[in-house]
Amino acid sequence: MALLTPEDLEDLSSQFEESESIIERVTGNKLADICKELYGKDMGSEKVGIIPITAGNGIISNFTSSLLFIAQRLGLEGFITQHTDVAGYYEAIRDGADILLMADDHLFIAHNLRNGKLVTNHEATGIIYSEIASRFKDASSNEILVIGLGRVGYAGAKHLTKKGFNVYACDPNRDFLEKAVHELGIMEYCKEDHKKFSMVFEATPNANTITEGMIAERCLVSTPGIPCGLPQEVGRKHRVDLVMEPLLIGVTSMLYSVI
Ligand code: 2YG
Ligand code: MG
Repeated sequence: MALLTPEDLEDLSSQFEESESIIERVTGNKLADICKELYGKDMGSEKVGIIPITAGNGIISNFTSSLLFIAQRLGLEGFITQHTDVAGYYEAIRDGADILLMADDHLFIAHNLRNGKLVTNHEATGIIYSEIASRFKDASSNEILVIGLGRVGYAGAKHLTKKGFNVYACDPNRDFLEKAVHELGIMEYCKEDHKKFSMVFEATPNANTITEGMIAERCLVSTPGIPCGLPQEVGRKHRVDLVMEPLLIGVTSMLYSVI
């Protein structure tokens, strides 16, 4: 799984604010309102404990400070524990955290100690980015393209099929594709069909996965993927709207899903 770098998290607040304004322009809804509708509840007065984890590749500078930024921006009280790992876990609970946020190289989770709810970043990210794509105001049909059927892509494809969208998908990994076709009933996207989409949810760790042949006159690309799947020249030439942000849209979805 692609690990974030400190560079990815530079100017995160302005990246996030810019994404929020694009989301509102292309869907007509604010990100927070989309999450309230998606998860059916609003933020309360939960206290968020953020625990730095040194396992694997270790601490990513400004990762936990970014999480604190988004918790406070959502109006929640938050703190980063002085200690890391288990000592940090103990400290967070001792100091009254209701929700714990922590990530190693394999999983990034939110755990609500009050109601027992537990969510992973890849599920919450897949759900919110596919939801944003599905709300494109200028969509020309209810057909939507999912590129990448790994953990994030699969979670989004599942969410979209549940919402009744006609989901087409592609992934170079045949096993991933057959699993999603079999379990979710989605359709394989074949470029020979020359089908064009006004809504694209891209969830790959690769660049330039989107080609001109895929996109309709008006198109929204929603992607948490780093590097960006939309080639700049294609985006400019076809005036594609792009919702792309490395962390905080997914974390917003995580926090709303466990309250
Ligand atoms: O506590 C720390 O600083 C580190 N243990 C955090 C490690 C996070 C590793 N995971 C990732 O970089 C991404 N999977 C996070 C989610 C990115 C979503 N676009
Ligand atoms: Mg990508």
